[in-house]
Amino acid sequence: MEINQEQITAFNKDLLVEHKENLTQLSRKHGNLEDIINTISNYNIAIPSWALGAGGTRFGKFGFGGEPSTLEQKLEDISVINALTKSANAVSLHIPWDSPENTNAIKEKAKRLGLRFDAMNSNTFQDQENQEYSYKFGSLCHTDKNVRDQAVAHNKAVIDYGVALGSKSLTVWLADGSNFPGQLNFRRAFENTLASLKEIYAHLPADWKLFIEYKPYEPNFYSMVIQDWGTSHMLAKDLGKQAYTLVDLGHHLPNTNIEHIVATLMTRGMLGGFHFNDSKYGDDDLSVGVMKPYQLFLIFNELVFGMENNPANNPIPAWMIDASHNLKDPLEDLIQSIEAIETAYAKALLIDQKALEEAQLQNDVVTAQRILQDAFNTDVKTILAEARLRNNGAIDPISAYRSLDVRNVLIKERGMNSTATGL
Ligand SMILES: [Mn+2]
Repeated sequence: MEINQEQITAFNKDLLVEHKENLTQLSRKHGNLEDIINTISNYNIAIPSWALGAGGTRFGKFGFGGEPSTLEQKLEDISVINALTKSANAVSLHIPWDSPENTNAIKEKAKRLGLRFDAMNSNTFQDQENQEYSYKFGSLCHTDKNVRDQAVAHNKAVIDYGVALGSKSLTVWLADGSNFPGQLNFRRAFENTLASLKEIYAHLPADWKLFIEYKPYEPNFYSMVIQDWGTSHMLAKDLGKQAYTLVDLGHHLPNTNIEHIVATLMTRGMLGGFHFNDSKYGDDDLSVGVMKPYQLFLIFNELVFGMENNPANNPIPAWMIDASHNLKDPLEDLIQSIEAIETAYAKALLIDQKALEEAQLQNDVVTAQRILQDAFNTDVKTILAEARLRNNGAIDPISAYRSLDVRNVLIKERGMNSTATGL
C-alpha cells in the first residue's frame, strides 16, 4: 500500500482551520517558534526492519494480519509511516533477518519510496541455519577462535551489504556474557571482543561509523561483556575515530541517569547513536515516552545542548526506534513513538538555554527547575503538526492512518496469516 498526497490533503482539510488558530496563539507566546518548527520538520528517525511485524515474548506471539513478509513490503510499510509523519525516511536493516537478495533492486525500491538506509545491524545472538559454529557461549568474545572468526566474517558481510545499499554505519550489539560465576574469564572475554572488533573496524570504509551498543543484563544474567557505556567507550577509544558508543534507553538498570550519560559522552564527542524505547522494569521494549516522558525530555535537553555546544565535534547521532510490539498495530505504535520523540525534542528546544545557564551560574535551583518544567508543560502538538504539514504530512497521523483504514488494506493485500521476520 502507498499513501498519496491527495489522500493526506483531503484528510487535513477538516483540521486545518483549528490548527492555524492554534499556531497563531502559540507563536504569540514563543518568539523562536519558527526555528523549532524547522528543526522538527528536518528531523528523521530510522525504523528498524524488525519492528514492522508482531513482536513476541518468550511466551507467545500474536499476529494481527497483513504483516510484511518480504523486505519490499517492509519498505512499503515504512513509506506509509513516512507519508503520514514525514519523519521516518530511513530504514535500519537487520542481517540476516532482512538480507536483501538483490541489493540493487532493494536500493531502487527504497529510492522510489524516498527512503534511505541508516545503520546496519548484525546478529551474532542467534544461530542461523547452516551456520558452522554455535554462538551458545558467545560470539566476538568466544574462547574458540573459529567462532570468533565466523562472527567477524558475519559483521564484515553486513558492512558489505550496507556498502551496496548506501548505508554509512554498523551497529554491533552483543549478547555475549555469562550466566554463572566462573563461566567466563572477564578479562579474556574483553580482550577477545576487542581483537574481534578491531578486525571488523579494519573492514569499515573510511566514511563509515561503528556503533557499540551496551546492555547490563539479558540474555546473560550474570555478566555481559559490554555491560555499560564505560566499557563501550573503552572499546571505541581503542578502535579509533570511526567508533562510537550507542545508547539504547532500555539497556540500563532501573533509575540510571541516562541524560547524564548522554552529556558525558557528548563532552568527548563519543555519542554515535540512539535507540528509543521505554521501560518499566528492564529492557521491556515499551513504546518510547509511555512510561518516563520527563526523562526523555531531560535526555533531549542534553542532546540539544550537546549539539549546540559541540567543541568535541560529536556527530549528529543516528536515531532509531528499537521496540517490539505485542499488542498494538506496529505501524500505529511507530507513529506514536515518533510523536513521543518529537514531543520531547520540541519541548527541549523550548528551553531558554540562556536563562537556564544564568540560573545555574547563580545557583538558583528553583528558577532552573521552573525553566525546565515550563518547557515540559507546554503543549507542543501544534508544533509537530505544523512541521508535518510543511512537509505535506498529516496533521494527525494516527487519525489519518485509521481513516485510511491502512491495516485492513494491508490485510486484504497480504492476508491474515502473513508473518514478518524478527524476534
Ligand atoms: Mn538497541
